[in-house]
Amino acid sequence: MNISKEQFKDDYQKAFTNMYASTLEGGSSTQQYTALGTLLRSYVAEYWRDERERYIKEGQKQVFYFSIEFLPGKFLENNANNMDILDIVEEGCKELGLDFDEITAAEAEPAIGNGGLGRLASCYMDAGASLGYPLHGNGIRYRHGLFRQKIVDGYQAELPDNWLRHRNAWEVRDHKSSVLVRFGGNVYLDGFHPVYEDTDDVVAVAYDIPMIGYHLSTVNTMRLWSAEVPPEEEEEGLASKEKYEAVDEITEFLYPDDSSYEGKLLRLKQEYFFVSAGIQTIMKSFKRYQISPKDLSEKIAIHINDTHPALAIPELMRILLDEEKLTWDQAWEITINTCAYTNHTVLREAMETWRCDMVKKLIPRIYMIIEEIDRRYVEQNKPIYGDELVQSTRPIQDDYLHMAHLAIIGSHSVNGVAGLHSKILSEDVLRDFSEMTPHKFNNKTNGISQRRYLHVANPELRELISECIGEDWLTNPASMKVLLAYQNDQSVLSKLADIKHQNKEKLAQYIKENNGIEVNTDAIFDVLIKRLHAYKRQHLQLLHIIHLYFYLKDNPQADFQPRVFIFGAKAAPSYVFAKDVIKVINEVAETINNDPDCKDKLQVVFIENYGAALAELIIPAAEISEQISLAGKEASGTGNMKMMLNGALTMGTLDGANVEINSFVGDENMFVFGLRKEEVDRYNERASYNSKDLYKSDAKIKRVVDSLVDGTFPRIQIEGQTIYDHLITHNDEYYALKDFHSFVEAQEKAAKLYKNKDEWNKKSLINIANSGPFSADYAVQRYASEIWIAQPKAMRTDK
Ligand code: 26M
Repeated sequence: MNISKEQFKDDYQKAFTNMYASTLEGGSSTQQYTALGTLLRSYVAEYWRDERERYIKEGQKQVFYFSIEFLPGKFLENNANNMDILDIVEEGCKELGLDFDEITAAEAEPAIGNGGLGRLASCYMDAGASLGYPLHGNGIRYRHGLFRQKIVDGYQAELPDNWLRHRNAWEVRDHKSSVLVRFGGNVYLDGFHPVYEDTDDVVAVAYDIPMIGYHLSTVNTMRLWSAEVPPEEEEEGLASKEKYEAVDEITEFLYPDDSSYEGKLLRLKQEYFFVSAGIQTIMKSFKRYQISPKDLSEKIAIHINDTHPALAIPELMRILLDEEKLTWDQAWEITINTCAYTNHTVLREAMETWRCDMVKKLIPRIYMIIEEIDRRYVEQNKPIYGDELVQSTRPIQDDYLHMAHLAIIGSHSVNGVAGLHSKILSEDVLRDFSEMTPHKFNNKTNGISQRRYLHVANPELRELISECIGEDWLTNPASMKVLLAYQNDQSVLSKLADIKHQNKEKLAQYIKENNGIEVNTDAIFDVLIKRLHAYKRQHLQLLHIIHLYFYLKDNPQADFQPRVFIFGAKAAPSYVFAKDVIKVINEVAETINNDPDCKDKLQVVFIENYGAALAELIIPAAEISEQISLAGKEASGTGNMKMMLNGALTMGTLDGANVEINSFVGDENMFVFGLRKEEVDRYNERASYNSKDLYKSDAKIKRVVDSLVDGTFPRIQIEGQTIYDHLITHNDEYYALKDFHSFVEAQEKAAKLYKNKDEWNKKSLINIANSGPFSADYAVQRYASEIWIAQPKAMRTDK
C-alpha cells in the first residue's frame, strides 16, 4: 500500500491518543505496540471487508483450513512487510523518538500451537493470502497458549502463557457470527427428524484475524472460536457457576502434547466445538446466498489438518441430513467431495482413537451418524474387498472410534507431508486403505514462508540476494537458483559470511543476556531446535557432545574446531524421558561451559522457552542444521527447510524432507549419516538389534553412555539413569547407539570442512540457491490445483 511517512506518523499519534487518551512518547512499549497493531489493522480493514464481499459476489470457491492449532508468530513486522510499509513504519517510529525493536518485542506471541503442525498451518495461511487464494483458517482461540518454559536448576518448569493479557490488536470479535454448539443430552429420531432433550449448549463466538497477503494480494480470515455461556441462559439466570466453569474450560488452554495422544474428554470437546462452529458457519452462509447444498463441493473445500478436526465429516453429514433434508447417499457424496485430510505422523502413540461410549455421551447425534457411516461402510465394501480389509479399515473397532479411519473414509484426498512419509503411509501405515482407494493417496511436501523466514528474519541476506539476482525471486522463489552463478564469486561469498557473522553476533548477545554465557562467535553454530521427543534424538547430539568433551579432556592441546551447540526445545509436561533429556543437557552444559579445557572450543547452550519468535532469531545464525531423527519417523520437518534457506548446512538422516533436500543439493552439500529407513525396518523385523551388545563391545560408546550414570556429570543421578535405561535396558528404541559412529564421523567431516571457509561459504550459498522449491507458495499451489480445485484471483496491479 501507499502511504507517506508523514501521514503514517500523524496517523500513529492520533491512533494512540484515541486509544489511550495520552501522548505516544509517554506510553509503555506495550501500549505503543497495541496502538501500532491496531492502526495497521485499520489500514487493511476496508480492503479486508471488500475482499470478503468480493468472494461472495463472485461465487469463487472458498477453502477452509480446519486446524486445532495455528502458530502464526508475531504479526507486526510480517504484516507491515506484506503491506510494503515495513520501512516506513520503522523509520517513522524512529523519527517519533520510539524504539522499534522495543515495540516489536512488546508483541505477545500467539503460541496457540505446539510445533510443526501449527506452524505449517500458518505458513499456508500466509502463502494462500499472498497468492490470492480464498483460503481461510478455522481454529480455537485458546486463552492460554503453549506453556512458557523456565529452566530452574536445569529442569523444565511450565508457566501459564497469558498471551491475551493486553488484548490482541489484530483480532475482531464478531459476535453476530456466533453459533450454538450442542453437547450431551438425549437424542432420538422422530421419523427422520432428530429431537434433542436436555442438551448442554455453548455459544461459539468468532474472533477474526486478517491474513494479509504479500503486496496485499488479498486479505483472508483466520477465524478462532471462543466458548461462552449462551446469552439467553445468562439473561434468564439459568446458568450455574458450574456451567460457567465448564464452558470457560473449553477454550481455556492448548493441550501441550505433540505426537502423543491421550483420550481426555475436554480435548474431544475442543475438537467438536471448533469443528461444529466452523461447519455451521459455512452452511449458514450458503443459506444466506441461496446456494443449493448439492453444489457444496464446487463452492467450498474443507481441509482437515491431522485427525483432530475429523469430526467435520459427521458434522457436515448432520447438517446435510437433519437440516437440509438430503438423503444419506446425497449427503455422503457431497461430504467426500468436500473434505480432504492431511496426515502428519506415523507414530503409533499419536494415533487418535476415542472410546465410543465417550463420544456417544458427549455428542450423541454425531455418534449415531458415525455408527451409520461405519455400518454402511462394512455393508458396501465387504462384498468387494472381503472381510479382512474391511474389518481393519472400518472406523469403529472394538468400541473405539479411529479418527484417521473416519478422516480417510470421509475424504476424497489423503496426503502425507514429504515424499518418504507419503510412501510409508501408502505402503505401510495405511496400506489397507491405499489398496482399496489408491486414487485418494498423494504427497504434498511441506513448505515454508520465505517472507517470514528470510525477508523479515534476515533482511541483510534478502538484500544480498536481490543485489545479485534482482527482485524476481521474492515472488518466484524457484528463481533463487540463479544464485548458483555466484558460487565462486569471492565478494558475494564473503558478504554472505559477514551476514552470517552478524546474525551470530545478534544471537550471541541474546545468549549473553539470557544464559549469562559468552559464546565464541568464530565457532560453528550448531543448532538443534524442535520439540523434544525421543524419535527426534536430541539425546544423540548429547552423546556426541559428551564424546567431544572426552576428546578434549584427553587431548587438551589438540587442534580442535571450536563449536557452540545450541538447543531449543519444549518437552510435553508429562513426558518423563523428554524432560530428563533437558535436565541432562543443562547439567552437561554446566560442566563443559565451566571447564577451562573447553574454553572457547566447546560450549553448550540451552535456550529457554524456544518458540516461533525465538526461531526467527536463531535460524539466521545457524551454520549446521541438525535434523537427526531416526529414518522413517519424522514425517517431514520444516525447520530443516528454514535453516537451509538461511544458509545452514544440514546434518541429517535420510528422513522426512531431508531426503528431498539431499536430492536438491547432493551429498557434497550436506552431511548425510545413519541408518536408512529400509535398514531400520530390517532390524525391527528380525529383532536383530541389541544395543547392550553394541555397548559392551564398543569402548567409545561405553565410555560415553557410562558417563550418564558414573558421576562424570553431577546432579543427574535420576535423569542420567533414565537415558541410560532407555539406551541399554530398553534396547535403544531409536537406534541412537547404532547411528552414533556414523553421526560422529559426519560431524568430523563438518568440522574439517569449516576450516576451509571458502568451501563452506560456497556450500552455504548452494543451499540457499536450492531452497526455493520449499516455498509454501508452491505447496499451497499444489494443494489448490490438485486437492481443493480452487483458483487464485487475477492479481490486481493497482496497489
Ligand atoms: C494430540 C492429542 C492431544 C493433544 C495434542 C495432540 C497433538 C498435537 C499436535 C498431536 C500431534 C501434533 O502435531 C504433530 C506434528 O506437529 N507433526 C509434525 O507436523 C509437521 C508438519 O507437517 C511435520 O513437519 C513434522 O515432521 C511432524 O512431526
